[in-house]
Amino acid sequence: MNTATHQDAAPPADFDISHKTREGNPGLRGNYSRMAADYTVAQSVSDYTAEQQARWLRLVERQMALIPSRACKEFLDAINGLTALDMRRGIPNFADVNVALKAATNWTLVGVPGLLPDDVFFTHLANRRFPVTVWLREESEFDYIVEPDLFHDFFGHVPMLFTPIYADHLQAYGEGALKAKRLGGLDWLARLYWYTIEFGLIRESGAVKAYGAGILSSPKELIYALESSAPQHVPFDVMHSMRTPVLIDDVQSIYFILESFQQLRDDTAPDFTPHYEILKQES
Ligand code: HBI
Ligand code: FE
Repeated sequence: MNTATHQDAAPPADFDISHKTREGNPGLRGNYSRMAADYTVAQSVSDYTAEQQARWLRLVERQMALIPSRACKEFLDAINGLTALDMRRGIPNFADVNVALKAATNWTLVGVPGLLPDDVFFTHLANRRFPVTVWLREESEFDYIVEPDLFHDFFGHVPMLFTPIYADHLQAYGEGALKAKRLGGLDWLARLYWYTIEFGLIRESGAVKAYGAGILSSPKELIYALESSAPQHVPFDVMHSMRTPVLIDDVQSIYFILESFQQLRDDTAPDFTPHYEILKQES
């Protein structure tokens, strides 16, 4: 592979959110004072205010209007076929959703105060627990928010967890990330997550659709990723994604397109130890 075109092969500092975790930043939003050892918190649906419920509905309505022609089939099937995912009924109660989710793929949602340290986040994924932030963005953040909030985590991530092959992949990713951490490869594996789980596109009967949560939960990026000719659209490739720095506070300049979720599963099945060795050599 010609690596000369990849200017930035150095271990990336671009996706280090450690400064945003509780240890690094006591000012991190979200209430970390009442969490359990695994950083989970109880979700108390009755605690959301009428204003928050109304804002949630507006976020849901805006996004629901955009997704029919743009989200992948798996996402639409989940969101349209399951009462537990009818987000127009109000802020979802995780306990109710968990009954349906457990039956579908044996995953469980857990409430969290916000961003988690890497190892805590990955340990949840490796155990088929998906951390969902319990707080909702403020009105001033209606159009754009950098940190994950309840709307991003729930609307963007949860419907995809009902697809078995995707759900299995995400558990394997959690295991792979814990291993990558030991091998010094986490910065690269985090880019793979970014370009798939967060900003991934997939080809479906010839048309390109979104499955990444960062795209599906953002009106601006959903249209930009699929309809603008500005960003690059390239076939999904593990090494290419690992060599590509991410933009955390703007729309992406490149999107990777899967041919199927089976491809995601197959291409990420190998042991990445040799990949990390190559990437270390390049840096
Ligand atoms: N914590 N709550 C939460 N949500 C995330 O998406 C998240 C996190 N901690 C770490 C993290 N993501 C990243 O390290 C991975 O996405 C690579
Ligand atoms: Fe996310």
